Amino acid sequence: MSEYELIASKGCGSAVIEMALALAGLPHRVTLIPYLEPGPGRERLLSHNPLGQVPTLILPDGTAMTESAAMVLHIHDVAPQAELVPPDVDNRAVFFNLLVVLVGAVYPTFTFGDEPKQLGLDDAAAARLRGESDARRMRIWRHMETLVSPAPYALGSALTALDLYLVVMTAWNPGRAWFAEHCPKLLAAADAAAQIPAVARVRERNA
Ligand SMILES: N[C@@H](CCC(=O)N[C@@H](CS)C(=O)NCC(=O)O)C(=O)O
Repeated sequence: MSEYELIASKGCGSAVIEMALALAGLPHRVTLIPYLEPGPGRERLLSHNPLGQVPTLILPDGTAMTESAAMVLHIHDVAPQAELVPPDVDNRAVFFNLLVVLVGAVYPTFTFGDEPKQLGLDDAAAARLRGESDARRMRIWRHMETLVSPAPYALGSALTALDLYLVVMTAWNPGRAWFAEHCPKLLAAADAAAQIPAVARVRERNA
């Protein structure tokens, strides 16, 4: 195998990595599976990633990566010219922090809050978990809003991987209208990134 294989699902965070691979110009194929549905696709996913999560990225040498932030950093190692990680130290400090906020603080609010019934909770507990997750997510977004200054991208004049997460995640709950009202800077960065043809193509495929 001389190309990357991205195990992905429509509408999921795997779109971030598909955008990153496209911008980096790395040969890849996308294997779309219904990640929560029992069957051969999920069985294969579980053989690489015990959490059964997408994105899961299989490297040309067969190594499996199961965390999107690690994939972003790897893609940057292989294709630094794409500058998915900013080159200057000051911007990198903000970049690293926000990258980990996105995957370590924001993403889990979807992972656990969106499908609380899967955790075996009764209706009342599921509603409570969902409410708490939604509130926590909005708190984090509002904080991130204070840390970016789109010009036009989240960290300035050059696109970074943060913008790719924003393209995908601003379409998720609480949705564009909420971002327009409470986090217009994050939404502006997402919209600027979505103008880039390679990003737009992946976004359309995932709509
Ligand atoms: N930390 C992971 C989170 C990935 C994640 O939660 N993906 C969702 C789909 S958008 C998923 O696979 N959820 C199923 C599950 O966690 O059981 C990453 O950033 O790659």
